[in-house]
Amino acid sequence: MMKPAKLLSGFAGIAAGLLVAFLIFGMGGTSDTADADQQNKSNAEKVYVPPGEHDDYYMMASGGHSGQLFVYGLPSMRLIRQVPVFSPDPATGYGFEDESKEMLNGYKWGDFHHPAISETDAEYDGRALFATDVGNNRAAYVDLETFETTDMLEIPNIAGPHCAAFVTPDSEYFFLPTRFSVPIGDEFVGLDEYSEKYKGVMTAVEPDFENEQLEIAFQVMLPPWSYDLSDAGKGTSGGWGFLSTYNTEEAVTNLEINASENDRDYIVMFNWEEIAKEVEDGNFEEVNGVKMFDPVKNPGSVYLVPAPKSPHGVDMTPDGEHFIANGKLSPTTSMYSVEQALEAIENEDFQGEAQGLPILNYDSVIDKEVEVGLGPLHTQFDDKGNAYTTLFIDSQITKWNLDSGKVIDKVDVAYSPGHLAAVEGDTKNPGGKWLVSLNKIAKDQYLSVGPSHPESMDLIDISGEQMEVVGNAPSQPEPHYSQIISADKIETTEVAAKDEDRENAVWSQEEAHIERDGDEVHVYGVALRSRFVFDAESDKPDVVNVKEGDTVHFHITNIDRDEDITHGFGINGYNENFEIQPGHTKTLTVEADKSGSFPIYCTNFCSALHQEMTGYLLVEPE
Ligand code: RUQ
Ligand code: CUA
Repeated sequence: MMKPAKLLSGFAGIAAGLLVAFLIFGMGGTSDTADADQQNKSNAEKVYVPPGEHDDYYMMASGGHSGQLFVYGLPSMRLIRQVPVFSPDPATGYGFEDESKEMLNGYKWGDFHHPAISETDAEYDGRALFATDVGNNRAAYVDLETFETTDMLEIPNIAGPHCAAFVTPDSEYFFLPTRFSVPIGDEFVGLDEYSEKYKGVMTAVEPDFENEQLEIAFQVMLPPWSYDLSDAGKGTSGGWGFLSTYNTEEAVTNLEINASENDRDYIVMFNWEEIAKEVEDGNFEEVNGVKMFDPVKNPGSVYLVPAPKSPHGVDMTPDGEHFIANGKLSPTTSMYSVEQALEAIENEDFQGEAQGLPILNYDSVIDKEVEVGLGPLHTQFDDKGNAYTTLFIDSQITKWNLDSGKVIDKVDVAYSPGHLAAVEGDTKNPGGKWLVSLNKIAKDQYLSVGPSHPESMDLIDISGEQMEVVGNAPSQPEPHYSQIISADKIETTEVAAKDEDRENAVWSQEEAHIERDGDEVHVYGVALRSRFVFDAESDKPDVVNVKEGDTVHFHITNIDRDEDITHGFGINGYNENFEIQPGHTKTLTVEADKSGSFPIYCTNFCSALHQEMTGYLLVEPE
């Protein structure tokens, strides 16, 4: 047994030790916390945008299966606007009033994966944004002066334009290669004929900036593989496009296993300039009204480059001299030389063919393989010759140097990043300031709202040697991809010009009137603070009388031509609402199939007497 004296000295020894430990480590701990506090403070300063001041950048984020576009400001990460594109939106009346209803053509949803801002000389020009819908095979034109969807195309012969949209350096076209292969011409063909009869068709869409419209230029018939992300060449690679593929196994079932058998799939290189010329010369077949180009029958414009197992993203370097393929099932990223690829094409340096298309010799085209980490998906660039690759499995971003192929830094993000977006990251001049990691999983990052968690975004400062996560925000479903454009490139219209000749518009209260033609009723009305005028002659100018069975067309012009004075138009009990921006005219067609007295009211708070901005739709029974 220990003697009391010894016991005491034992305690004294421990106490002295603790004191020393406290002096060494305890003080250190305090200063660590102070350092972290200081760091948080300086990070907060970097992203703080004071009230009334504006962000430096717009981040245009695709909204996945919500079908919409989400506009964030950077560096604050504030959600500024949801722009309806492929799905109806009751707040704005998109898909309710006649014009957008016709554009949506009955579709209830869309799956918007990759936005593409229009480009001039390989730089974002801020004119338009192109959207594509994996769910229902559509392409849309979003005007960046008004942030409104102005045109929509339904594209035949395709299924799931996932790789899209990617735009050529001068916005000649944007391309929509597909994730799914289907029989050409929409006919029924059993899966036993998959390899011969199914095709993965890529569509070239031509934007018309003058009329803010889209047109299908041509389609290219590709093998029955899945196409997964693409990029357009620029500079040395100008005139070319690059698509990644998986399921070159041509599996029709159980893809998880069956499409992961081959060690290599391909990057498809296609010369769109050449194909456009061929199509012009008549080398196409017409399928469902579209010019279909077959690169097997007309060789010389489509080539295959072997790529690591099931590649996901393929990204062009800013100088257009290399393309980078990320093999989602391999720990490496492959960087290929465009010059070497063009040389291999010239010398017919092929290692075989697949589905009638020549395969370039891998060793002749590869520049380097970079060990970035696990689950590389997408790559972006800065202004100093570095690349940034997302690692889905490692939940990290790797920074590596394009010249040396050396990994410089890795940073943790929360969690499982899919895409990442750098400032002006797809252009020939990336900005190099911010990078946003678009994470698929948020887990514990925010206050819980039950089993459904939001997705998340990390804001990363990439201006220094080391990356630094300085902000994080939840994001709307689902951030597949974003492009970040300098705010000074966007010039918006605040109030629509007064157009006296505009169809169905009346510009004064006195002109408001109602016309009847059998059971068709046209209301030419105005909205202004704080009343509706439908019929100037009537002693109840805000009341519309119709009969059950009539079709009522409300043509309403917002004659308040002041910034941000929007009027709404909701019909209580009739399941209708839309809004009219200052200076706009919108038409809502209502089938008056239900008799009764239905209040009409302004749904957008517009003045102190907004509550008084009402009227009636009176539907007399038959
Ligand atoms: S994909 S997470 Cu739809 Cu853009 Cu790569
Ligand atoms: Cu107009 Cu409220």
